[in-house]
Amino acid sequence: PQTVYLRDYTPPPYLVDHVTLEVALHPTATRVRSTIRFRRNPATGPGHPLRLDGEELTLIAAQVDGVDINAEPDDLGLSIPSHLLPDTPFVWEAEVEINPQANTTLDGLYMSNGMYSTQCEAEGFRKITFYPDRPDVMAPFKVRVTSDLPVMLSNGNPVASGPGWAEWEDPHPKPSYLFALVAGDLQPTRDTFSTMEGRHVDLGIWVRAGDSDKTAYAMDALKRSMLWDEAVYGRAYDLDVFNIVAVDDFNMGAMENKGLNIFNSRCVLASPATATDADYASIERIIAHEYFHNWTGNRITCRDWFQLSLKEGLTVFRDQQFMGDMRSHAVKRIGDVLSLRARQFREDAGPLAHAVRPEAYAEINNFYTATIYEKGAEVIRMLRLLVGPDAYAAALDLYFSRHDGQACTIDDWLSVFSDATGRDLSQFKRWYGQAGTPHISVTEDWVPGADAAAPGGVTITDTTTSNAEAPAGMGGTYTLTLRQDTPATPGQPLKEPLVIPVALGLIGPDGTDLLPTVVLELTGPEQVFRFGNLPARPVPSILRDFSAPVILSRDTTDAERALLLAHDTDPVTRWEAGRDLARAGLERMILNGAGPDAGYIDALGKMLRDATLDPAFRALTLGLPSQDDMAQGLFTAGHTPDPDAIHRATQGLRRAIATVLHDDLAQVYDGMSTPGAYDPGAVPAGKRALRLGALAHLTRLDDGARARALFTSADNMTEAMGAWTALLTVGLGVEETQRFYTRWQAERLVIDKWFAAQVACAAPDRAVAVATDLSQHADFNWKNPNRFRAVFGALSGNAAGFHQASGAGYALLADWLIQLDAANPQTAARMSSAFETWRRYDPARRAAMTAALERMLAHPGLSRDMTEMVSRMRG
Ligand code: HT7
Ligand code: ZN
Repeated sequence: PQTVYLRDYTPPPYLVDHVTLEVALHPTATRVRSTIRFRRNPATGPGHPLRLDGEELTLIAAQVDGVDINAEPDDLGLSIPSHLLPDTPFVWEAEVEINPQANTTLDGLYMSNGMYSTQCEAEGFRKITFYPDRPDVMAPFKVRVTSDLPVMLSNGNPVASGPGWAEWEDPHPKPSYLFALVAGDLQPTRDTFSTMEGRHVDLGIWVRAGDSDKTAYAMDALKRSMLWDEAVYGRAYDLDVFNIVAVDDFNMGAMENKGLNIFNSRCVLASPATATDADYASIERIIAHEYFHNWTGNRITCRDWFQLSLKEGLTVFRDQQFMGDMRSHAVKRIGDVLSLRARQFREDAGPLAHAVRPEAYAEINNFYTATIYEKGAEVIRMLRLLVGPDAYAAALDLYFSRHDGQACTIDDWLSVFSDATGRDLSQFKRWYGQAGTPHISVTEDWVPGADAAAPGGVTITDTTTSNAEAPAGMGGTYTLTLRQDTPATPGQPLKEPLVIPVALGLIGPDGTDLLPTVVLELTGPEQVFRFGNLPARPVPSILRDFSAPVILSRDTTDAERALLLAHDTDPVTRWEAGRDLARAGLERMILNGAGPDAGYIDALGKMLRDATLDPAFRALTLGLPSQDDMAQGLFTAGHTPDPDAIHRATQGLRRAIATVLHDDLAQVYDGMSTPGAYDPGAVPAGKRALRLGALAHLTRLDDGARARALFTSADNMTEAMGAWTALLTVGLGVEETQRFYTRWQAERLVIDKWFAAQVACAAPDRAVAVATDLSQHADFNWKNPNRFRAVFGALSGNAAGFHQASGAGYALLADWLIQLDAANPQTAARMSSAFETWRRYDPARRAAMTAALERMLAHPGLSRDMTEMVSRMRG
């Protein structure tokens, strides 16, 4: 496939002043008439042809200023030579025909379940009409839809409608990727919102008949998002309507089209009986994320797709802040750290590693990655930490006022920050260009003082910025040497030092705070920080609040970890200490055949019993590192991970926890019930998380008695799923699996869970067989991304099952990805990243994984999406 390079960017030679679309919907022969007012871009000079992107379009007719023109499209679009175009503004008119029913890619205009829907990001608009389909061409749109379906929606405000037609007008200039159109037999849930600027906004959530009882939570989340963006960022909504539509067949989570967000049903529909607490939280976050794009993405958009993180990193950071404000900051941050490590660190450590601002791509859809989204958000979080919250707020105000209505770059974003704060960000900028997760290693030194510490507290010296040998004062001196190093990534063998904010606190041997949080700035490859006037040797609490997306290594004793777990005032490093204890114990079990670590289990028991702690936080401390996480950690430390050994060790540790802490777990299970009507709020959800975490352990010892009882009595999906999966994980629950299906077979989102849980919880030697059987089930529809992901996403997530030594997991997934690719390349390519870890494993597994990659690559007609992904992974 052809590669697109950032360095080749040139501005568009023609700009668009206005677009009118007339869309006559028909399942197999939709007609789209476009009337586009173009003018030459004075910045690019004369002589350029007009290049319009267009794919899978049948051109019926084209005119320039009312005169027929003989345009001859190729596979990718058409070009009109400059000499055939006036120098003054002109009108391009074209009529094309498309076939939405035949479009299984779910990109462009497609039809599914009797409704029409669009997906235009990143390059889907070119499948609807000929257009300069690039984000730096922004224009107001007017749309007239005709169809025999009752509901016809598009961007902006409704203008007029009648039987069989509707007109919409969006006055805000927008790039084509934000265009949307929906038509179907949809039911609205309506509400209103008054903005701080006095605008009355009609809100609507449009769903299939039968789903209207599942929209209340999304509507509430939307109103809270609108209010929050006003209160925290000073951003008000700017149209008279805001519509959301739920679509069953959708490649990703949701799409922020101007005034008409389109959502995967899974990310918007919730009722207590059908959605889990995790689903509610995910809906809240995604509703907020798409809404926040109205300012960070839509009003200020990207100049080109290399700048994708400009909108995605910032919008993820904003949704993280929102969720922290709505729920618990600590619990949210720990959840974000877990997901960053599971997805982004994994990506950064393998053949798909790329920079937050990549320099080249073959298929842009392959770059909607954890690096662009989550690492992009971490970079902004670091920027905020370095400049401080007030300067961050001032910079954001400047960003909105300077760039409203523009298509911008990451350089523009950083210029705003240096202008607003006076700070030189040239070194910080490396975070955008350099791939890979930095490793920070820590060494320490302690010199006891001759005298007791003097009043006045700890003195701090950064020896790179000061020549002082040792800080003045009495007491002891603790020296911390930080070294940074980023491993090579594909195409980037050499790395330069980054600006890394390291938030640090010091804790005394008795658990008291010796130094409250300070932010050290690590800018060189190695830097020495001295802390003087200390009364005793401290234990450092490093990377508080996970202040930078790095891998920290320090020779720590289990006693120090236990001290931090018991006393650290920062919840993230406190949780991390427990995690490190668990990891160290598991590594000893895996590598040395050690038994479960009694010290860790003892520390866990203390957390379980500590009623002063938030139950949601306690639930997080109860969780063990995932098996994939363990494999990555072992590989980074120079070992070859054995998925079976990791699975056995994890099971062994769980059994030991259940046995030793049985009474505490039983007490938690009994004490954390949430009587009364189901409430998805963070507090009861935290109690349920802790209770279900305890249940998962207890189910190993009570032959499933508690889980069966809860499964039968549960009035909400969180507890029903928690009970059923607790049974499945220990090889029980056959009858419950059948009952679950019988009860929920009419609820497609619940049946996705039914498929997924059976594969996810299957024993390693059963996972492939379970996935194979389920792929034969009458309800398995491989063309529906949610259902496909339910089975095969769960298979690749079942580490020991997917990595069975026989290679059967790899072969099965490869077969299905080849099949899916022919219908839906985007989803197939996204799911192919299951193979990105092949270099971690032993020769036999490596050979089986690379054989699967080669088989996919050799498949005739493999899409551009898959070809790029598989070739990058193969290396
Ligand atoms: N900006 C959107 C990203 C996106 C997408 C969404 C649905 C289907 C295909 C898509 N391709 C790209 C979603 C977001 O980040 O908010
Ligand atoms: Zn987004």
